[in-house]
Amino acid sequence: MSQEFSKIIHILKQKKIKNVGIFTHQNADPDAVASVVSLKYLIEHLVTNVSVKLYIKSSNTLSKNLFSFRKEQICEEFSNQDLDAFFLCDVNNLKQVGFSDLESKLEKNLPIFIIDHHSDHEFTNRARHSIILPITSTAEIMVNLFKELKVSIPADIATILIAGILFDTRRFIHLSKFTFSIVNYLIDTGGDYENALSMLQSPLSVSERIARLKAATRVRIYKDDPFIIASSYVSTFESSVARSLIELGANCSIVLANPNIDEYRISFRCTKSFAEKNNLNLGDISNNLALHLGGSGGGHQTAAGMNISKNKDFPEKKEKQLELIVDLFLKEIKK
Ligand SMILES: [Mn+2]
Repeated sequence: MSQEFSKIIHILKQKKIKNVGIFTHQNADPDAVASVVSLKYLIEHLVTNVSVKLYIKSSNTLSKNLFSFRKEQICEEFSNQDLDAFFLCDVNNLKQVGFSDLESKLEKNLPIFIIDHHSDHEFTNRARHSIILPITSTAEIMVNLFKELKVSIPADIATILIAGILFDTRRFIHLSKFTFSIVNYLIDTGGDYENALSMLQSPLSVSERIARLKAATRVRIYKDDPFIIASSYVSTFESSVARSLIELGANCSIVLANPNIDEYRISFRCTKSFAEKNNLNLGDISNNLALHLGGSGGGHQTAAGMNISKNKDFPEKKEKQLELIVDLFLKEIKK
């Protein structure tokens, strides 16, 4: 893994690259934040005279706790074209980065590097080098890079990396082979476990709770013996709503959000046993559905998202839109 990263560093040095941009997915979660912050530190540590900028379209509430602990300058807009290289981190395609027309704003031959743990996407073929491992968090990939390259991790970065791992493993419900030893290592290097935990504790906002409750009144239930699939719609907070439907008892949930007139976001969640028994990966399914509906999608085995923009084939009414998506979803899982 670090060999691949050393090749990246070699390119940055050899081409005397001055301006590096690191991008992650929109609505960046703690794993995304911990990964980009640690990647920036690692590049600056290994390459002299380089300027590394973090481009993050939007961050979730918990991520803001990480940023108030470790201050970083964030670019929420992307307009200039003066990058010499760019990284995708905790994301593996341009659409999920969320900046409009990013593709056209990037110079053609710009070296692209990807460090990620999501299920594969065709865009990864465009990368000059990529480190993509199907493990529980990108933060764990980052820690391994530091370890293998023998670069010590500053205590504050170790703390946010713990927060990133806690978030993506859902506090150790999902685990990779080395998750515990990696967290142990982070604590040994000065990471503060309690502080990391407290960064992830944020009471739900009133609007998030209202979204969950409204969604609950609009739930449609599909029985696919022995499983229960629940669908609903909201204007926003779709991933929180999708999680809450699983907590209510669904094996799988599909939630449509329509934050503005021509944008649709769909969140998918399922239990581990639903994914295993149906031999499916929600990340692949949402990618396939997005190709079908004209959008972008991706994620993991039990959690995924999809963005589509309004098109003429998409029904007008929310209920119909949702029915169409559920229909395609059910066909996809029966494949
Ligand atoms: Mn992640």
